[in-house]
Amino acid sequence: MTGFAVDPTAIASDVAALGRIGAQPDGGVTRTTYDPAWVQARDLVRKMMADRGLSVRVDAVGNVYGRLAGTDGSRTVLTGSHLDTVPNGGNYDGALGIVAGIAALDALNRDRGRPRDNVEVVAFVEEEGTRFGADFLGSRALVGGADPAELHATRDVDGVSVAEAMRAVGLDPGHIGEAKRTDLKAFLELHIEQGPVLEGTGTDLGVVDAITSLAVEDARVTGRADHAGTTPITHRADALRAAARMIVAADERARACGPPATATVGMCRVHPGGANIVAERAEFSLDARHPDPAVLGRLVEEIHQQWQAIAATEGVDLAITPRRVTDGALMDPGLGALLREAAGVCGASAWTLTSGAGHDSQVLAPHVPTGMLFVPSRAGRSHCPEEFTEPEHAAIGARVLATALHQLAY
Ligand code: HGY
Ligand code: MN
Ligand code: MN
Repeated sequence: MTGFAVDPTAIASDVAALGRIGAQPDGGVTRTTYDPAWVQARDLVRKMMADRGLSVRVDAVGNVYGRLAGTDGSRTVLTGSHLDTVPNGGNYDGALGIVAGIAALDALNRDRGRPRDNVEVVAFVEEEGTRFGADFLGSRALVGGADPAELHATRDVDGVSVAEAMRAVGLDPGHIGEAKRTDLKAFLELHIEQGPVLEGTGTDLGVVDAITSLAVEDARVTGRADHAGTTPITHRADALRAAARMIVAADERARACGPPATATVGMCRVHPGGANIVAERAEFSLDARHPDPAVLGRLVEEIHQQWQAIAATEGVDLAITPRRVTDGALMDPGLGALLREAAGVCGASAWTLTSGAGHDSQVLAPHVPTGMLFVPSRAGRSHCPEEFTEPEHAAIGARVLATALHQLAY
């Protein structure tokens, strides 16, 4: 492998260090926006950046930036990924893009010195939306797409608003507009594939051509609490029975739509939640995806129609609250070519992939030329504690990233 020197052991050790913050007893990691684990991880990322000689700042929404200042500092080439995780997630989703970005800037600094344009690495807040459901908040703030009103309206399960949580970690929600940037020349995000293609084909890297569209919403089914033994099975308004039918219906609509459509209910809460009480209320999430926004729109509409029909036959009320529709995005073809060329320079094989996962890159892409690089995921596993990427694979990705950043900024 030729090109910039990146130490696989150092990458693995930095990923592991971040993974210890928010580590759960059963092996996963839960690091949600503005929580104590996020604060600790933010501080560790700041230290990692500063130790490599980068100048560090935290913006108005809590995104952490490390900068290698350019001789003509009017424009910035940015890399990085997100610092938050899903509940009980893995060590690599998001974190690897930050760690590999820091390693790439370090390699550039050591081998080539000061760039012409600024080169920066970012650790975004709230990509997953785990705590607030404010998916992509950090990258949306960067492009000026974070609505100040949502900071007060959006709350976590304990009723804490984004704005209150921001204040608790020293951020002023009134200043969120200051997170917007207009100096970006390009954004490159390194990320784990989260699927099995690269490993299965023995390919070093994926160059992403497009990212899926996704719709996320919350459903609340309200029935009637009753005694589990004395209320005849035919005389109930069982919220959980209705929700169960709705959950299966969503899955069936996605199957009928055909690959790569997906519909996932990954969260369900039941109230009051007693073994001997007919459920009064069931709340669940829906995550639906398709690369074509029109197909996604039709899929969500079909799911809603089925749910309404089920609610009517089950005698329950249904309330659907859309959280967000995030349009998919095409990655910049020029940056795709640059990443493939950089892979060639480094002696790495590359395959073109479409991302079924959402990424901050899709938020930036309409505003800034954006490219994504995937590294292999062991057994394709992600959003689970088993998530793993071989240190050497991660280092190949960081070398290719450094090579591409060099092309863009020197
Ligand atoms: O859910 C996603 O696709 C991403 O991991 N945020
Ligand atoms: Mn994720
Ligand atoms: Mn991710």
